[in-house]
This record gives sequence, structure tokens and C-alpha cells, in this order.
Amino acid sequence: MAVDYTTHDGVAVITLNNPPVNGLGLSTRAGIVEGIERAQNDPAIKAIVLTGAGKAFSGGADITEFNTPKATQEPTLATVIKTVESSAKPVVAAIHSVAMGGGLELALGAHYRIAAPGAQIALPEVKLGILPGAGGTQRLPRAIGLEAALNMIVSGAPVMSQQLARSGLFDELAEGDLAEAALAFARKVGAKEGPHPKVRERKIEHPNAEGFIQFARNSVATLAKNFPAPLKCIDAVEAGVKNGFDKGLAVERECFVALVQTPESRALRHAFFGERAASKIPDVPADTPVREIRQVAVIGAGTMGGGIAMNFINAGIPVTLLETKQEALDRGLATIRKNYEASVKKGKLKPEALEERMALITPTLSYDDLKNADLIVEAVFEELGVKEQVFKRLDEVAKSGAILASNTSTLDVDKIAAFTRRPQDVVGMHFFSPANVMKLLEVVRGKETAKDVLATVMKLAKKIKKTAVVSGVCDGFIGNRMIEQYIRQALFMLEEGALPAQVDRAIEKFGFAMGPFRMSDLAGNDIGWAIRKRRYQEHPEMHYSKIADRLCETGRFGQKTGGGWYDYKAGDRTAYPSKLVDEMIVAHSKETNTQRRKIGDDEIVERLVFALVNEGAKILEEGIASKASDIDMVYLTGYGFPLYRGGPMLYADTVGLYNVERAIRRYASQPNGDAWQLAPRIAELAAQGRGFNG
Ligand code: T1G
Repeated sequence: MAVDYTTHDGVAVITLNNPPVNGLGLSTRAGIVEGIERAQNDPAIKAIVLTGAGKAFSGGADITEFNTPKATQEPTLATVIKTVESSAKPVVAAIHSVAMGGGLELALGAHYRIAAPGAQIALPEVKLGILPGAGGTQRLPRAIGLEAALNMIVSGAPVMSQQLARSGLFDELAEGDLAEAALAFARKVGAKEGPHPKVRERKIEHPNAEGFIQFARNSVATLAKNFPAPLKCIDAVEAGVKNGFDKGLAVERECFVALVQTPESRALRHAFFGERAASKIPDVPADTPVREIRQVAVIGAGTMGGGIAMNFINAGIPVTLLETKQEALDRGLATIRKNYEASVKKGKLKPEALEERMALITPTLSYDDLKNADLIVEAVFEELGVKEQVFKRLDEVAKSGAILASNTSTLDVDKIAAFTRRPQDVVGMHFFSPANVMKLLEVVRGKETAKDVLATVMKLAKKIKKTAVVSGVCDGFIGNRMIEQYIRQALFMLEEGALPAQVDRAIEKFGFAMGPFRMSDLAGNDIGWAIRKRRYQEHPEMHYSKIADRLCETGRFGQKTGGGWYDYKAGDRTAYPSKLVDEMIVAHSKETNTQRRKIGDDEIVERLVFALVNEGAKILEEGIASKASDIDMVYLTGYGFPLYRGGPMLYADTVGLYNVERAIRRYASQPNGDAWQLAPRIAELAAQGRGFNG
């Protein structure tokens, strides 16, 4: 049973014991009910304490049970809370570390609540695309007031227990030993005559509840445009305010049942688990010893190097920053300082923290100063010859056991490792620009990269707040290899009849932050041009529409040259459709004897997204990525894929691989169809009626 029951001089202590976070799975729920009933039947017991072992009071319902029979099997959480609330003997919830979701709802069903400071208190269900489903939308407003409760429920954000000390949620904040305080409090209330206070019997006081709720609804509506849950939270709270606790509970239940089936909730739960699963590498045991990373060195103080350095400084890790020339070093330091000054101006960073962080940087022009670094990340020019010089030098100066990481985005990490006598210590750490902002970090595993190097980098990634995904060595790793097929389709569609603004509009309506042409104008069309030139050499069989080359030949590299696929005005980043470019595209179709046709938005979205899915399936087949959710995490955190669709692979599952396969076969039979080599994995899974994610 995932619950322990002990007695202490007339007080029964029911301890949730279901590691890692005392999720309220079926056995835990049954254990609580059993404990409450046992205490009722023991005349020696005057009061009950409910608490959690380990690192949480409770992290809420067991999300892994969702949409399985266990989730609704009695005793449901609602039954458990009802049992607690109707106990004749007072129940005292003793909260430490985490009381979230159903965990907080359980505590709200108790008669009294005692909390240790520093506990995270939250109803984060909205972040999973659902809403509190065990009375939270009814009890929290009665415990802490309508406004504070609605903020917590709609944002899902945690509040520290000490900030709620005078909110009406806790009867006591236990500065010392929580268990002792809870036992003492229980003995005190156990001596009192019942009935004991119930949160559900409190009133919701607000001078203008209706007005506030309307205000909340208006402000949430824009933010929540693709997510149904936040507005449903407001509906449930409003029902309780207007029609009383029981009617409110019924509305909450209806909303929960509706939301838990939505594709948005499935996507959010997929991302929740995907984020955690990414740090698990199938053949690297979770207890693999890691190397201590006390000192980091970054080679290159350019845009990437500076951003990379900031990640470590932000985590309090000192960085030695190496450049070849003093002015490059000074420029890099100035850029880092400017970034921190901007954060101070926005109130995101305390002024004193700026100097503390700058003090963590040791600038140098000498490789000898890297000799104590535990991790060295190079972010030098993306050319193999340059990487060779750097890694040969590192092989001489870096201490034994230092991890040597390359930020390369296109080069072969095995070749880079071979420049050293320690390939086992070499790994790719592919940051995404701006490196101090983008969450994604592709950790590229060379064939000789040691397991403890991987374990160390994955753990360090968490510390610098990155979502790290392991990729094998291939051209473009996971993200860029897939985006290349996406761009190929975008270019073919220009040649076949579409225009940049239409393609961008269609995929941005689907939910991408930015379409391929606005993105390319932002990043610089010359970057793609260089990659295509390399591609034409290495893979002449992979044909591209030449339309992008034609554009680059006119020097239209995008925002940085005042014009690219779109026209731009000085000081204005708005992308204006360009008559000149549109005419160039039409002329190019003529040159290639391509009969232009109207291409619908649905086809645009299918060809762009299924190009990602098809390449993602090949990446899985080749073992470059170990799981489909890893590919989804790459796209959700690095490429602006819409979170409410869960990533390309989950989206393909939502569409159904049977339909994805049919669409790909259809495109393979059209002009430029040779780009569509259906990944066998899609056909296999479709034939079995399965998806990528089970
Ligand atoms: N259910 C199942 N597993 C969970 C879980 C949960 N609620 N919370 C965490 N885990 C797993 C997680 O997958 C990981 O697994 C391990 O625990 C450690 O998590 C009716 C229906 C609690 C703040 O949304 O925010 O209640 O990778 O790495 O950094 O209204 O976990 O080790 O195999 O995140 O210390 C609402 C979600 C549920 C809280 C701890 N509750 N969890 O953070 O550890 S819905 C939540 C968190 C609900 C009711 C509704 C965090 C944490 P593994 P971790 P952490």
C-alpha cells in the first residue's frame, strides 16, 4: 500500500508514500481512505495528520493513469476528499515541499492545514490542458478569496507557502519540525468538540464577483486562444460563485471530463512527459556517475559563444572566455553586458546581480588559461579546418577528463573527435541562437562519446535550464535535418504556384510562430544558400527548386539587406510582400516549364508538416533519435512548433499515420514527388494501426 499508518499518543498519522512525488494513484487513494476509516474506528485516536514522505506532500493525481480505467476507479480522488472532509475526527494536512493539483485539493479537504515554509503550492492542471478536477475550483476561492484563487487556477503557477501565510489557506506555518508541529496542533484540535471547519462551508467574499470574473474572462481569452482549459477554469469558478458549492462542483466535473479528452491536453501531457523522458538515454543507466563541472571555458566570444557563456554564468558557473583578438573579446564582453543591462531594465535581473555575473567571466587570449576547465565548449567558425585547429590545441592543453564540446550545427562530431586523442571526451552541444534564450540543446553523441560524458552533459543541461535531447551523428542532427525537408517543400510550392506570404500565412495559422520565408529573411537567406551549395556537391541526387538561389544571387538576403522574400523598411521589421520577388517566382516557374496552379492552405500545411514527420520517422529508424517524443521536444523547444499540437510526431498520431501515409503517397505521385520517399516506419505503424507515441 502506498500509504503508511502510524499512531502517536492519540493521533493517527497517515503518510503518503508513493515516490517520486506521492502521485495520487489508485493504491495511494485507497490507502488514505483505509487510514481515515481505521482512525474513525479506533477510540484511542482523537485526531488525524495527513502528510507525505520524501520530496513532496503530493504532486497531485498520477498523470500516468489518465485515460486509463484506474483514473476513474473508486476510490476516486473526489471520494477520498469527501471521506477526509466528513471524518468526525479532525484531519490536519501537514504540507512540505510540494502540494500541487490533486495534492492541494486533498489538503483543502482536510479541516486544518499546516505548512512548512518553502513549499510549492499550485493548481497546475491548466498547464496540462485540464482544470482542477477534485474540487479545487470550488475550495480554493473559499480558502484564499476569489481573485487570488482565480489567478492560481488560470495561471497554474506555484506560490511559495510562506507567501500564503495570511491567505486563509493555512492554520499555521511551521518554522521548525513540521511533524512535531502537526502532532501538537492535532492534539489541540483533537481535544475540541466537533464539528470541525470545512473549507466548503466558507463563503466567497468579493465586492463585485461578477465584474471581476468578466474581467478575468476578457484578459484570459486573448492569451488562451489555442487552449480551451483557461476559460473552462473560469466557468467552473463562476458556477460555484453564482450557484453554490455543489453546482459548481458539477460544472467542474463536466469541464474536466471534456478537457481531458482534448488534443490540446494530450499534447500538453505529452510535452510534460517528453521533457522528462528526453533526459533518459536508453543505454546510459540513470545512476551513471557524472563528472564534476566547476569551471567552464568557452572558445569564441561571438553571438553564439557569448550566449553560451551566459547560460553557465546564469547558473553561477564561472566561465573562461577565449578569443583570438582583444577587440573580439572586448566586443563579446560588451554584448554580454548589454544583454544583462537589458534584463535589468526589464526588471528581470537585480542591478547587483549584473556585476556578480560579469565577475564570473575570465576573458583571455591564451589557450593555457583553459587548463583547469572541466568543460570546454567551442563556438568558432563553422568550418572543419578551424575546428581541427581548435581541437588539436585543446588536446594539448585541456586537463585529463575535461569534456570537449563542439557547438557545431552541421559538421560531423566523429570527425571532430578524431582530431583528439580523447574521442571519448568529445561531444556535440548544439545550442540554438540566441543561445542564452532558446531552451533547446541538441547533445550530439559521437560513436566514441563516453556514457558518463553524456550523463554529465544531460545533468548540466538541467542546471542551465535547457531541454537537452540526444542526437546521433548525421547531417543536421535532428532539428536541422528535418527542417531541410520542410524548406524543400516550401520552395517547391513556390515553383508550383504558391507565393511566400501565402505559405507563411498558412503555416502560421496552423500555429508555427513564423513561416519558412519570414524565418529565412530573419536568419539570413545566405545561410540556407551556403547549405544548399554544399548539398549540391554532396547529394546531387537531392534536387531543390533553384528559386532560393535566384533570390540570393540578387543579394536579397533578408532583413539584414533590407529585402529578401519580403520587402522591409528601415527600422521596421514588418515583412511586406514583394511584387518584385513574386514576379521573379512566376518567371522562374515559366523558365522551369512548371504549370503554376492554385495550392490550398491544407496542402501547404500537409506538405510542410508531413515533410518533418517523414524525415523524423527516418531519424527514428536510423536510431539518430531514440524516441518520437525526443523529436517532438526538439520541435516544441527549438523550432516554434505549436505546443497545443504536441510536436510533429504527436500531430501525425493525432491525424493518424494511415492518413499521413496516404497523403505522402499522393505527393510522391505529383511534380517534385521524388522528394517524398515514404519512411518504412510510417507504413509499418499505419498497418498496425499504431502511432509513433504508442
Ligand atoms: N503524476 C505522475 N508522475 C509525476 C507527476 C504526476 N502528477 N509529477 C511528477 N511526476 C514524475 C515525473 O514524470 C518524473 O518522473 C518524476 O515524477 C519527478 O518529476 C484531480 C487531475 C511535482 C514539481 O501537474 O510539476 O492533480 O522522470 O522531474 O523537478 O485536479 O514533477 O522520474 O520517471 O518533475 O522535483 C497535477 C506535475 C496533476 C504536477 C516535482 N500536478 N509535476 O518536480 O521532479 S493533475 C502536476 C511537477 C491533477 C487533479 C488533477 C513536478 C514536481 P521520472 P520531476 P521535480
